[in-house]
Amino acid sequence: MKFDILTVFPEYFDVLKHSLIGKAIGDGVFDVQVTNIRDFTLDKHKKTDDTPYGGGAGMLMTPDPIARSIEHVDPNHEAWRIYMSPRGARLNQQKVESLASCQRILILCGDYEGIDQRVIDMFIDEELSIGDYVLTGGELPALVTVNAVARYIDGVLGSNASTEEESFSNGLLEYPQYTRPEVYRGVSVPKVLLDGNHKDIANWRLEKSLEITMKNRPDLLVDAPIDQYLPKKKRKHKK
Ligand code: 4GM
Repeated sequence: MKFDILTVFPEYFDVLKHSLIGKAIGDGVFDVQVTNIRDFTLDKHKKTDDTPYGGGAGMLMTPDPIARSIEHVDPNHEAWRIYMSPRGARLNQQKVESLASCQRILILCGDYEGIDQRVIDMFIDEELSIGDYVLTGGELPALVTVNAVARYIDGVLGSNASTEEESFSNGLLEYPQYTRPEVYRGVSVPKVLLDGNHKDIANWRLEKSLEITMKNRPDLLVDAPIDQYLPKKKRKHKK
């Protein structure tokens, strides 16, 4: 899998050299190519922004350097082209998983107050947001997206790690976890986890997941496929 990142702040992506993601890139498991949009300006001042038509505060990214950089890295539109923006559809684990099946992803990072609408209309397949807040640029959202997607690529997580039993994988938040020591500062690990009864452990974890989800993110319960945990005759959608 290959990511192309287009940005006027390529240094942001130096962070990829560290961490598990950097190791996976070094191992050739996947590739991240960062392109500086400023290299595609044609004027001598290398200008990438301008004031908005119609007035208003702040600056917008001017269309031509963006258009030329996209055409340079993806001339045949082989990549799925994403623009990070607060008005995009919200990124979630389901979306992350579906992006992980793409061969190539191009992520355009906007800075200032955003970019000229015409490059969005001409070149972008999807606007994506990491949450309901505004940042100074799309670089951190792009890093979040690359990180979340990379975890689904074979060879990024350690051999024991798994994306199957974590938060959101069953539509619920994850249950509490414990490691050694058995008693820490007087607090014991819940007994059910020490007894080795797998059915009891699964039930306890489900109960805790439901409890935590209800408390912190009741909105997730609307879509979580929790019907499967009810006795068969009480299910609305029998399988
Ligand atoms: C305004 C319009 C993405 C600001 C377009 C980008 C937050 C997100 C920007 C833009 C961003 C997000 C740049 N801030 N919630 N800032 O994913 O690209």
